[in-house]
Amino acid sequence: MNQSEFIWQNGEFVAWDDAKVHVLTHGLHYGTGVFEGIRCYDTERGPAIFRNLDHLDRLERSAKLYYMELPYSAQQLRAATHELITRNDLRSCYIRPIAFRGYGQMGLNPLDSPIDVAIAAWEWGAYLGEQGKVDGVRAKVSSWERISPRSLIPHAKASGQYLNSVLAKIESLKAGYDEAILLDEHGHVCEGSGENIYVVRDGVIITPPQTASILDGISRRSVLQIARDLGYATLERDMARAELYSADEVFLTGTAAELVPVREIDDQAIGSGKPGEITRVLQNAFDDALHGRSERYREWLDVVDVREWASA
Ligand code: PPE
Repeated sequence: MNQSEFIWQNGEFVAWDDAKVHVLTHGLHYGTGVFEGIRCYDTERGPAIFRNLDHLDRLERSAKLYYMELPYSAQQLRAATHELITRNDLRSCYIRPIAFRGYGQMGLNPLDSPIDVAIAAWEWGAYLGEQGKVDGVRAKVSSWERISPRSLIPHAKASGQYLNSVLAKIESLKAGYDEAILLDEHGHVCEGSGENIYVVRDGVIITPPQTASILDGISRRSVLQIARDLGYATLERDMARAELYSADEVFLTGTAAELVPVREIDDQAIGSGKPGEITRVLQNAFDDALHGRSERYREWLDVVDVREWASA
C-alpha cells in the first residue's frame, strides 16, 4: 500500500511504522472495533473530505451500538484528520478512522478494556480497478448469507462483522469474479461485500431499503439524492434475486469503490452487457460532486485548510 508519513493514534501523530498494537488487543481477538472509510479529493479549493461529519456521525453510532463511548468527539476527530492530511502532504486520499477495544483484559466482556482510536490516511486508487469503473465488473451472488439483524447489527460498521464480507469476497474471487452480492435469509438482495447495490428497470432506480440488512451507505444517500435531483424515479424496496438478472442496468456504490457499473452477474449479461446510460449519468454526476465540480453539492465537502494546519 501507499504509505504516508504519519498516523494519528490516541491523540498523537506517530510515524507510519510506529503505529502499533499489542497482540492481546481485544479487538484483534474478538473483532470489537468500529471504523469508517472516507475519501478526500483534490479539489479547486484544496483537499476536500466528502461528507466527513456524516461519516464521523456513523462512527459514533456504530460505537454506541457496541457499547463503546468514543474518547474523542466528532469535532476532535475532524480536526485530527485535517491535521493528518496536512502533515502527510496528501491531496487526495482514503481515510480510515478506527476505534477498538484495546489491551487490558482477555475474555468476552470488553467493558473494562480501553478504547483506542487511530486515523490513517493514504493514497488508494480504484477499489474495483480502473477498468471496472469504465467497463463494469462481473459479480457473483454469494453462497454466504448476509449477516442477519438477529445475530449482528448490519447497520453498524464494526470490524468483526466484516468476516461475512471477507468470506463472500474470497468466494467470488476464487470463482473468477470481481465482486460478491449477498442475499439475506429470505433471498432478498442486500449489498456487495463493501458496496450498496442498485438495479435500473424501465428508467426506475431501485435499491434495498434501510430496513434491509445493509449498511446505511453515505454514497448511497448521496447518489439517491443526485438521482432525484436529476429527475429520476427512485424506489427503496426489497429486491428479489431475479431482478438482478432481468435488470436493464446494475451498479454499486461505496466510498472506496465510488460508483461502479456491474456488467455481468452469475454469467448473465446485464442489459447489453455494457454500463447502462443512467449508470453513466449518475457516475459522472457523482464524480462531479466528489471532486467539487458541482456547485449544488458543495456543502458535502469539508475543505482542509492546509495553511491553517501547517501553522498549527
Ligand atoms: N456496504 C458495506 C458492507 C460497506 O462496507 C460499505 C463501505 C458500503 C456498503 C458503502 O458505504 P459508504 O462507503 O458509506 O457509501 N465499505 C468501505 C470499506 C471498504 C474496505 O475494503 O475496507 C468503504 O467503501 O470505504
